[in-house]
Amino acid sequence: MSEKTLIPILGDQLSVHISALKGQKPDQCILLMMEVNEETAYVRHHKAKIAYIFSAMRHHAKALEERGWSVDYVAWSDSENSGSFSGEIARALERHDIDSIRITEAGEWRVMAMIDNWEQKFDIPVTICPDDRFVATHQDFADWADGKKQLRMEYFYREMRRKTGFLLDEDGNPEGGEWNYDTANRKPAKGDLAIPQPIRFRPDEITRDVLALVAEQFSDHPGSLEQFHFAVTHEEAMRQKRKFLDEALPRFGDYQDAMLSGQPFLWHSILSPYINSGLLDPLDLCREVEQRYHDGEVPLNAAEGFIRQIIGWREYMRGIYWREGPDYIDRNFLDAQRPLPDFYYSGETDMHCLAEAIGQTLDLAYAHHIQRLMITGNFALIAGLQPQAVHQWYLEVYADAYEWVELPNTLGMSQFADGGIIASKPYASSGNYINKMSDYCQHCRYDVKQRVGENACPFNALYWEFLDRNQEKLGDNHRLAMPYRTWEGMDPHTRDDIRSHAKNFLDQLS
Ligand code: FAD
Ligand code: DLZ
Ligand code: SF4
Repeated sequence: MSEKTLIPILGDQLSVHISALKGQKPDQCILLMMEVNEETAYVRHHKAKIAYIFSAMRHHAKALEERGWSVDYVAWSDSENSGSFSGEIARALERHDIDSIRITEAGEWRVMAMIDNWEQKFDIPVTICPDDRFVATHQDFADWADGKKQLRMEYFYREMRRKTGFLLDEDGNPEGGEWNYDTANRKPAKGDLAIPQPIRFRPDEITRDVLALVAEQFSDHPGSLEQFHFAVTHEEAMRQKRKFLDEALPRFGDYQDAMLSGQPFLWHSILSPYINSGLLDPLDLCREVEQRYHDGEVPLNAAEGFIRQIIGWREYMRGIYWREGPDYIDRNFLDAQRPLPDFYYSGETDMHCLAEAIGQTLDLAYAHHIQRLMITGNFALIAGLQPQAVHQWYLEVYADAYEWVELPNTLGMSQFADGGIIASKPYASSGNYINKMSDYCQHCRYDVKQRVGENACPFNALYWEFLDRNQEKLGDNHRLAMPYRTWEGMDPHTRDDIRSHAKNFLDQLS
């Protein structure tokens, strides 16, 4: 038997163009895919997230075989399954005559530490290929960040625009004269607008098997499988992408920050699980969005807004994750220590905004950005929830959640636990912002206009008490100068009432 290269394909590397396969010959390689307990258990992932990943992995194995690759697929219920990537590499090395391992770098520190150990552990050469699904290499980000006092996304984004050439005119200037059209993207939505709905894919036999497996094996994990709707192949993900480009993209910009009761998706793409696991290529998507703009099908604020999310925010978050190192996860700048209330796992709360955002999350493993940032994230921040518990929740409940993208978004952007590396001020707000951007308050038992009293919106007192509680750490942040002035301008009785209202509320949180 001739010697072969073993190429492990991880659950978020589901692209036939993944870098480890480049330049390799199918008859000289064994591809290894593994459903393992270590990956399903590092947090209690939402049931639909596990079902999505397993089904997409199983479909991807078939797609690779159709292209001539030999895939050794270790299913969850394989009686010999060791339960870990390293254990499965060891078993594969016994099954096949392998002389080297080749793998695309993993997306997180935990798995990279495992891979870095394989050469010594298995006494075999291991080649780790950079993940070329991103615009910026780790070195690119390090070079950009080097010597800068502040690592603001906006300036990194301009670099990425220059590097990719997206939405630049022939002189290299931004289309329309501005780099960023975010100020045009803050319209609240009305329920009477026709809102596009993503395709609900009918589970095929592979998906039905996986759904049964997950229902049986992961019954204690959060979330429901009843509304499982995901695309699980590249072709299905492409259909979803086209539907987004045709129907939602033109208004993506306008309503990017809007929220409406009973409308989980609005004009968002719902493509993040596919982009992050490899079914869709992020740069192809940006090219298509740019083309739609040049064809006059979508306005500039929509095209620029979307491209910024991918080559700006997404790339920037990855850069921060790898730059800040494996102990980024331990940061807790504001020393927030409160445990997560039970309603994050049940959706049962009389705060309508939270009930909506959490309810749809448990049903669909999806919430859009403003719900994550300004509802569940904002509440966690102003209530002083422990950032590591908040991080764990986000990593569990969203189908698109992988640590490299979830952690900086949660710990840094949303909880300010890194002390301002990502955000120049905490994303904290009272009920006023939620009322402006949604219809939630109209359906809530609380009164968004009141700060204290039985019917007062809890976000109001919590917001002021958050500023008060953290004045030592946040008081000199110039972007908070105005709210601190307002707080200090209130009479002492009012401030005491707010403090005690917030304290009573927090004491009652389980
Ligand atoms: P759209 O609104 O259609 O945006 C288009 C695409 O842009 C997304 O698919 C995504 O790939 C990218 N994008 C947009 N914003 C961001 C961002 N801040 N960071 C990275 N990519 C972005 N995104 C994840 O992919 N995984 C996560 O685990 C994750 N956790 C988050 C946690 C918190 C607390 C917050 C505030 C945001 C988080 N995000 C995460 C970013 C963002 O909320 C999701 O990417 C987005 O909601 C996915 O839905 P969509 O595909 O409909 O996005
Ligand atoms: C998230 C996840 C889950 C739930 N299960 C698996 C799995 O069984 N096998 C696998 O290869 N990948 C899985 N993943 C995705 C991995 O956690 C992800 O690929 C690594 O964290 C590397 O970033
Ligand atoms: Fe949320 Fe307060 Fe509005 Fe109720 S009134 S929906 S708790 S912001």
